[in-house]
Amino acid sequence: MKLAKIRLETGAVAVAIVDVGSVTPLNLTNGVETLSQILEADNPGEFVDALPHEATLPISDVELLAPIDQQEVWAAGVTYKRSQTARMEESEAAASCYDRVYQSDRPELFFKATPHRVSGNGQPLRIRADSAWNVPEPELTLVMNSKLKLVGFTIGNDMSSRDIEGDNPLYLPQAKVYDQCAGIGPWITLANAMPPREEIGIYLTIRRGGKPVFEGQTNVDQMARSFEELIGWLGRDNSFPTGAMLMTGTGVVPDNDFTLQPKDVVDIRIDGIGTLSNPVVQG
Ligand code: DO4
Ligand code: MG
Repeated sequence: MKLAKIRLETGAVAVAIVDVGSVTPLNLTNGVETLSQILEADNPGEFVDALPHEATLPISDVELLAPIDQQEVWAAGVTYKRSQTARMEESEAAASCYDRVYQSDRPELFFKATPHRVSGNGQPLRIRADSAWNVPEPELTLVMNSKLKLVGFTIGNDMSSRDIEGDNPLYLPQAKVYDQCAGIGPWITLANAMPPREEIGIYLTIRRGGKPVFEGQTNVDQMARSFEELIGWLGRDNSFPTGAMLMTGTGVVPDNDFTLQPKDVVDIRIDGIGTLSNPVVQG
């Protein structure tokens, strides 16, 4: 089952089941009002099945919102060999940091976004005004409830300013966290509806003036860490009363001469979920 957060033509916000080309809004009752509250159920799919459903609508009649409520968004870094190589190239002074973190037990985990910095499908993502080298990072994103149970998956775009992070690793929060820095969506696929890990491909296309200027892909089986390992480290002395999302790192990095431009469109497709598409704007 896929669950989306939508805005209806009336302006009302609802949670809906997504099917091919259609959405079925849910009639939320009994104190459960949000998508993240549904994800707290022992079995979110069964919980949704038992709710009253509204009439099914064409998906083109609604606006898809980022499928997030109050959750913090975190991210893992250097979980794919491709990311380790790219980081070492961009950061001459600190190359060994990235080599060591790829091999260490403790992963790189960083705070990525609060919900107001997140863009849903179709909403803009930003190039920082003070950066000249920017890329999208297509990342399978884990959706956890407040007990850090892995309840679903969505698509994340960990927008990154490579010149800022490459200049000094201590600048990482500025390279990663700013307004419109994170794409999340278009919806959440519940965990029991995802393909096995080795069958999850991640595909990135960047279009400029309608034509592809970069295409790349990877597979989640290239990731050096398990989902359970990343969640375990995230939860060490760290609580998430409304749940959390965790981007799991990028395995696709464009060549070093590539930078995003305003009006580019970034499409990230992940098997079992769908496609997250965002236009790029200049800060
Ligand atoms: O170490 C810097 C961040 C790396 C990252 O975001 C990634 O590998 O996806
Ligand atoms: Mg990343």
